[in-house]
Amino acid sequence: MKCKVTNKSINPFMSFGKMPIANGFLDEKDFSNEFFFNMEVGFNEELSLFQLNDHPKPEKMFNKNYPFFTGSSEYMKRHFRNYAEFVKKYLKTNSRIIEIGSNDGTFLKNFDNSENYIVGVEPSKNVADLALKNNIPTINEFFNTNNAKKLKKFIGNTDLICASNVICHVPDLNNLIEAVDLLLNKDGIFVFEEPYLGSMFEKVSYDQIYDEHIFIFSASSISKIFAKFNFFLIDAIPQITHGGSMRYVLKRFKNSENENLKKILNYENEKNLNKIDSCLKFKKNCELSRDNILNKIKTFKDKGKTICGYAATSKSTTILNYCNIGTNYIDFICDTTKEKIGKFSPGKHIPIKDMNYFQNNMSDCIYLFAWNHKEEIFNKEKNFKGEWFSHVSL
Ligand code: DWN
Repeated sequence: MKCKVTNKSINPFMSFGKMPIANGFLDEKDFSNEFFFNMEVGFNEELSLFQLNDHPKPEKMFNKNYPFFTGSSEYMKRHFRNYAEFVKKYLKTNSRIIEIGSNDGTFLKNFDNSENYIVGVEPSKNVADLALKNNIPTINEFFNTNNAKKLKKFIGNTDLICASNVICHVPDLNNLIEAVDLLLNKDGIFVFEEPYLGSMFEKVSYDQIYDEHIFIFSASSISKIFAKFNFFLIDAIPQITHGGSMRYVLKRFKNSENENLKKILNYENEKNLNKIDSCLKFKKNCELSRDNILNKIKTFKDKGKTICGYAATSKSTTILNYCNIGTNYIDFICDTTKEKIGKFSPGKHIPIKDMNYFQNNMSDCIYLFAWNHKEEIFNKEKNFKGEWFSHVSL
């Protein structure tokens, strides 16, 4: 499927090759039917937008078996508590709050439902069911204009619409913004956080690119996309989550120039984030990063060391498939998510094991795939005396 944001098609500048569904952890019996797509990326200079050229249907990724739960990280739970405090300054009494892609309700849990009217919209049934079990009002649907119309009949206009790591997953951004426009009060606020293009280029964290992440945004791209719908970017606040994210605040009018936002837009100009040149440099850096990590792994193997992976992240699917790393190098990947354990990694079919297995089968070296959670993980694994490594600096 092509992503809709303008009617023009983009020229891909890089291919990562054949990629499976990043969260499509599978059983051995399904190896022969595995789905792959050609993962190419391009840059829309008109909107300063970094994007996938093509992507699988959303239903292939977000369904009754989606294996990611926001609450799997203690750090992220704390982050969402702080994020909720941040948005509370925009609320009145009895505000209506909608979260797009509310996952297991980790964010909405921080609002008092007796003071505010809260509702989550989550397309993956198993995840939505968990939120409902935790008493978070949740509608199991994709967020789009059809469902927004139904929601509007039910709750009326909304004061605040929030999202985290979700807007970059939505291929039809035009429809998403129309749905926000339909639901939001005249003076309502739309706030969301997403992985940041500037951080991805700086860290060469190309593992942020996979089927679910159709767009990697910058403040420039968000400002240009939303301006088409008469929304203004009024603030942009850098976040350290997911290896470098940006929180965007949008409104239908702006009162004054925001200094913080000006600085970020200047930074993006200086770094050429609005130009294809920065993408071409990134492409070279990705190729270099792939060669370096393969050399590192081969050196470990030549010395007779055993290697396991830590955390079967969505991101790891890009690394393993792009670099062609399989069980010839990595014996297993350990993870805390019960839905992944006992299955195999997408594309390269590395076994996923639980944390007991990890403790009882200590490897000499660990590839940290959840490098974005390194503090939390290093804290838990203080007893490990071998070598941690990753494709980004740890
Ligand atoms: O946007 C997205 C982000 C927010 O979350 C999604 N498209 C899917 C997901 O991406 P990810 O899988 O790369 O997310 P994380 O948070 O980097 O990794 C989560 C995985 O790591 C889970 O499988 C759990 C695992 N994990 C673990 O095994 N031990 C995580 C932590 C913190 C741990 O201590």
